[in-house]
Amino acid sequence: MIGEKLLLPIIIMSVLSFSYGQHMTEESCTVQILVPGLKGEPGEKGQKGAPGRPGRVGPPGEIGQTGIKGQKGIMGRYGKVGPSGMKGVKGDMGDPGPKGLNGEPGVPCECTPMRKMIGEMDIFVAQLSSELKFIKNAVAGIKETDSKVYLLVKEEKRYSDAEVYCQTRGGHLAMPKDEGSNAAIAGYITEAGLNRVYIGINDLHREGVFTYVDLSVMTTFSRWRKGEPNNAYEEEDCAEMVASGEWTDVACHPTMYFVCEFDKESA
Ligand SMILES: [Ca+2]
Ligand SMILES: [Ca+2]
Repeated sequence: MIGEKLLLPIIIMSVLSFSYGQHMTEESCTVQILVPGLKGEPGEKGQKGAPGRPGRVGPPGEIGQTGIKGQKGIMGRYGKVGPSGMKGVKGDMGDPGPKGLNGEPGVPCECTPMRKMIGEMDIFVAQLSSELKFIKNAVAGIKETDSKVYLLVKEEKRYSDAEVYCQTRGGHLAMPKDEGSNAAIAGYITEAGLNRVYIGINDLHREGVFTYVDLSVMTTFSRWRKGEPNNAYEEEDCAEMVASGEWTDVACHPTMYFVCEFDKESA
């Protein structure tokens, strides 16, 4: 290549020298004409070069086709129970139902005689209950002398209530008027395992003057305990008998057991 480029200008200069005079012939002899040599033999094949650098990243590919739809999945587990809901609003009242049929006519009531009869029966039942109780006490054991029957009543009552109880049954609280009757009552108390009972002696009408509950006066017989009656606390106007048979004046309001006496003729 380099040889070819230099060759053309040299040829042109040689032609120009022939055209412009003879006097230039001597000078032209000094010009050296360069002619390229023959082409050399081809060189040996070089060694394989080093691998080139990686190319640039290519553009993204096109979107692929849509895939085939999958199969339906199995049912999931039950979810947790939710919280209770709020109470609903009360509903409106329903319409009234149809009117019912009339009832059967009633029977005329003779209520007044019925009520009176029921009232009398109630009283009768109460009396029977009271008598039954009295009989139970009597069956439990009574004491008697030639003229009297004594009944120990194991119901705690105040003195006045005890006397009423005895009077209701035709008697009085026991009124020992001799040694025989006093001993009978005392034995009764002892056998019952008691300590004391009310007896029919008091000074309710006149302080310090004791009488029997039937207002009969006391005669020569008495069994006052030593130091009694003493009207202690100035309120002892009734009398009790202790197991030994002795008497003591005591207050009338405490409740305790008592002994009733009945005449044999009326018993
Ligand atoms: Ca007294
Ligand atoms: Ca006393």
